[in-house]
Amino acid sequence: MLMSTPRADGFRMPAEWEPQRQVWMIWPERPDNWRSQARPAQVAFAAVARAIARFEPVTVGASAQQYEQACAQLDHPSIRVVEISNDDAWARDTGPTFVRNASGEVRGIDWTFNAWGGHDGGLYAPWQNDDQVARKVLAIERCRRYRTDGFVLEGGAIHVDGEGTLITTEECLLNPNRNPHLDREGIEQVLRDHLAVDKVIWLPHGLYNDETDGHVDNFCCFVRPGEVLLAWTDDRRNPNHERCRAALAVLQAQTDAKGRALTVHRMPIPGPLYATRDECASVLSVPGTQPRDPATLLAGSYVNFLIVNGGIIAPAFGDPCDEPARRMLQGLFPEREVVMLPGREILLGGGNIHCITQQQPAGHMNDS
Ligand code: KQY
Repeated sequence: MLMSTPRADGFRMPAEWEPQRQVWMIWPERPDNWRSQARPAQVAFAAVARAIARFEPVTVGASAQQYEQACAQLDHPSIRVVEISNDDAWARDTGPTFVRNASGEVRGIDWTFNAWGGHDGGLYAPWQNDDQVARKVLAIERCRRYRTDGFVLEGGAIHVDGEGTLITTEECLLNPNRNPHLDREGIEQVLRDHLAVDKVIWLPHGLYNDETDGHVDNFCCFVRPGEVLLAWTDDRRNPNHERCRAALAVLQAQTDAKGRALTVHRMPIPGPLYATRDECASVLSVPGTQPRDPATLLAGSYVNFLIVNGGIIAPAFGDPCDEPARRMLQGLFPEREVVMLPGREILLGGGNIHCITQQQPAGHMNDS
């Protein structure tokens, strides 16, 4: 474990579109989060892993109990299954954030994880296995590790352009259930020191009903330096209407770290999407975990996609917006193949494809 910071050591977080070595995932199994003993979610996760494996290697962490099941469903030459204890399956948030230096060495940041709010609105307890996922991933990869004891962050709470700009939401990062000891400036300083960013753009909110307190990765992302994709609705009755407008106003008023004005592309929000009564009933009800209710508007979003080497892996929802969303993504990433996969089962668990994946940039490990 390193006691310095990535920036001081010459490391920065690469943009997602930079070359990748592999993608990490965690195998789902919690019956109080995933319906029907997580069987439908496992099918959906396996489809995501196979789709990514067309472009680059995938490593999936599975608990000892689920190891055989995961191996059986993930049997593919480019997919490796390793045993990693976990509390749930959100590799974006429990995995490390990788950083790289100019000579190509890759290290990882092991943020403190508190299940999206700890005992003040968090989604489950305990979360100790999840808090150790990043450390185990970095050990498997022989990457050096920066640990931020006392600073809570999930990977889904940030996006970077790789050129010094970071976007996040106030709803999440200023929430007192993350880092109550730090104000906005203090939080920005940790982000600057660890990710080597110079400009933090704060959107007021994420998507309505996002269980994570509004992770940016379900709402807005960079598609290239100077250009962002924002979830959008023109429907005044949609509770996201004001959130989208507020985000647009911030994005249009800001420049990025290089002084560029941002181009904002508007991606339609699917739906409205709801879980069925049967889907809710087949999630085990356990005190302290997220209750499932068919009246709750789901936070479905096409922005929750993953960029891989040569591809875009995006969720579809069986919605009339699926095809326009696919065309829009293809237009934004003409040099990559857009692959859309059923995202509903992952959405029912509280996130989507970006939330269940963590890219590891290309590069080499420990230099010494
Ligand atoms: O979307 C995410 N990044 C995590 C969502 C966790 C939901 C647990 N029910």
